Amino acid sequence: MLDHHTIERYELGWLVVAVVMVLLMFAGVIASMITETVPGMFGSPARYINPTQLSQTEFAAPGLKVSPDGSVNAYMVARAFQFQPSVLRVPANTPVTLHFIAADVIHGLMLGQGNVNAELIPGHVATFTRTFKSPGTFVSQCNEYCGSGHQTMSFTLIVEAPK
Ligand SMILES: [Cu+2]
Repeated sequence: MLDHHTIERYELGWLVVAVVMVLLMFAGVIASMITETVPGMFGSPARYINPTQLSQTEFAAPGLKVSPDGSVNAYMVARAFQFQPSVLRVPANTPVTLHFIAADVIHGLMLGQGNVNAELIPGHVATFTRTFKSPGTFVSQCNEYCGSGHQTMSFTLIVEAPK
């Protein structure tokens, strides 16, 4: 039989182990929040636009924009229950920077091509730069329940081979 004092020492020892584990987990969570080790979860860099004022931004006319310097940007607006534009054509083997924003409620987006997965929070711009290698047609569905028409909310990505 163990005496009282020995048992108390064991209890104290295990209590210290548990407290150290909790502190390590806490430090890990804080460290991952600071370093954003969850890659591209909210896109980067973080940018906020008042969703009622999209008409004064590049999101006023969503779609693909090719700049004079050759850089390709795509602006997509998610609103109940559609993505604008509903069909996005991008060139293959060219870096494309995709900018997504939700105009009303939280929507979600997953693009299997390019490993893009974003929660679209109203006003928060989610930005991803991807190079789509294989031409094809890919349908992307809103993956965060947003209301009665959620299941019809999708858009089509068409990756076009260079002509
Ligand atoms: Cu939605």
